[in-house]
Amino acid sequence: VARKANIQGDVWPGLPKRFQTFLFFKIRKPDEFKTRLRSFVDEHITTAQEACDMKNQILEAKTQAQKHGVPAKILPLPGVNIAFASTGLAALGKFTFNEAAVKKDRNLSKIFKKNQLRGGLFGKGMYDDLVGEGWDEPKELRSQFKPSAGKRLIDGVLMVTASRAEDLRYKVLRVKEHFQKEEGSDDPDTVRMSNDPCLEFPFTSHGKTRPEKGKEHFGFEDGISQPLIEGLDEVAPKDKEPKAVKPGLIFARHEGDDMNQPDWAEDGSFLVIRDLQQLVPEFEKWLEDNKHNAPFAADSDDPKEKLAAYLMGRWRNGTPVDENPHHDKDPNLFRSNNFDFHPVDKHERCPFAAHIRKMRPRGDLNHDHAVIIRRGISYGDEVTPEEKAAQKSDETKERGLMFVCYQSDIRNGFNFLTTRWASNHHFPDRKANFVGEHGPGIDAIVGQRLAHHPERSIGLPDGKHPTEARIGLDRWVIPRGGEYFFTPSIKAMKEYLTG
Ligand code: N7H
Repeated sequence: VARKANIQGDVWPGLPKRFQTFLFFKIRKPDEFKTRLRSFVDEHITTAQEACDMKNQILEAKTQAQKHGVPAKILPLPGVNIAFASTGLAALGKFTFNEAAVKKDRNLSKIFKKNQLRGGLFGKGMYDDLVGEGWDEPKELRSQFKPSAGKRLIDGVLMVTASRAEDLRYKVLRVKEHFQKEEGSDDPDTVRMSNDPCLEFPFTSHGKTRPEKGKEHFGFEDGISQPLIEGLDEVAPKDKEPKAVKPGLIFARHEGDDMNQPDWAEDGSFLVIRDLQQLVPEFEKWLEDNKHNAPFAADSDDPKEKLAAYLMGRWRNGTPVDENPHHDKDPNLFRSNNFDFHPVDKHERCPFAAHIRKMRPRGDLNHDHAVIIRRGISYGDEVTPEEKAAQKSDETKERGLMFVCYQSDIRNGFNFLTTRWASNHHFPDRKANFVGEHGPGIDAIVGQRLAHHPERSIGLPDGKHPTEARIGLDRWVIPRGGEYFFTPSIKAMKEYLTG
């Protein structure tokens, strides 16, 4: 099968989305589910090829509109992808949690040894991984992401995306019907839903882009930098932009993937979904309260914005501080990705611990590591005037990011980024200028803290010395839980998983 027709479109090139519904599902009747999944793949799943076509249509519509000086009418079709947690694969008889039994039993061994997905964290799931290690606080997690009576509640997720809310609603209904309608009740106008469906949807989450287009809730332009993938992305990187990475950093069984996955996993990718609540008024208050504590920031025309830019590594309009640490007024730089943090033993321009430098260290590393593709979407409503005035989030108005990312290995991707880099005060390491015992500092956006870690702080350039000024940080992003999944290829679903 041609690769682009085999990959699910959210992994690459990404589904166009202004709205997204995450239908978390539980499999009740595996055999019937398999039958229905087989026809679902052809009828509903959006492949990489189809997603490319959708994106091209958008580009074409924009070009035409510009040419004729009229607003572009862009209405790409809704998109649908599906992914499975290890419990879901186990329900289909394609994954076992009991590797000891497999070793002892020759029959089981035949089934699982060859075909079991590798990657212990996928088997464990996000709760056992991150609560188990002490990173996530169970009291803060949403109920759907917490096991009940020792059982995980989510077997998989169907993700539906659209450009218009009404298209999304329509498509979500069709998707649910596919798995829940009575046998033979095929006309959408008179469809009857089964009392005993093969699939249940116990939890649903909704994402939507903000009215301020392209911006996430803290007000930063998002969705700028993604790794280019050899063999798929055809654009040439600019001189200081990271080079294209091996496809095996994202896709199973491609060059650069050392996991030795079974044949059926080829063109698949591990998916992480994580609900990250954002405390927006609190973030703004902290910036206001601290804008004069950051020495370099205090010299700027707009110290508050400079401090925000330092935490992220980009000004809120996307301008990289590495390319312009002084202001964000050059339109050529708004979404630029053409920088590499050189000279890497200095951080006068971009703090070592800025979010984007922690998450993609570029010149700080001499090899590609922990590379992920991000496909998240914001959720929740805008900050109200009352919240702004109180400088405090209203508990009934939660907002944040449904963080979504793909990688060929969760341990070397999402988990590594979160636990070894974002949450580690000493990364990036070997920064000789940092004589302070707490190193570059924690990622202000997503760094987490274990009980024995130092208090949250970041080192900022002080503008005069090679050393740094330190500033204490609050916590504005609360992890509310999530799950680890595998997004199989089209072929895997038609042949292996439904067999
Ligand atoms: Fe981050 N934000 O919107 O404020 N992130 N992120 N992220 N992030 C990036 O280049 C943000 C999170 C990465 O190649 C930008 O697209 C927020 C997690 C990576 O230069 C902005 C949250 C993880 C990059 C944000 C959040 C990452 C990146 C700059 C949580 C990984 C690309 C815009 C609420 C575990 C780095 C852009 C590169 C960029 C935001 C979470 C990773 C603005 C609000 C959990 C790899």
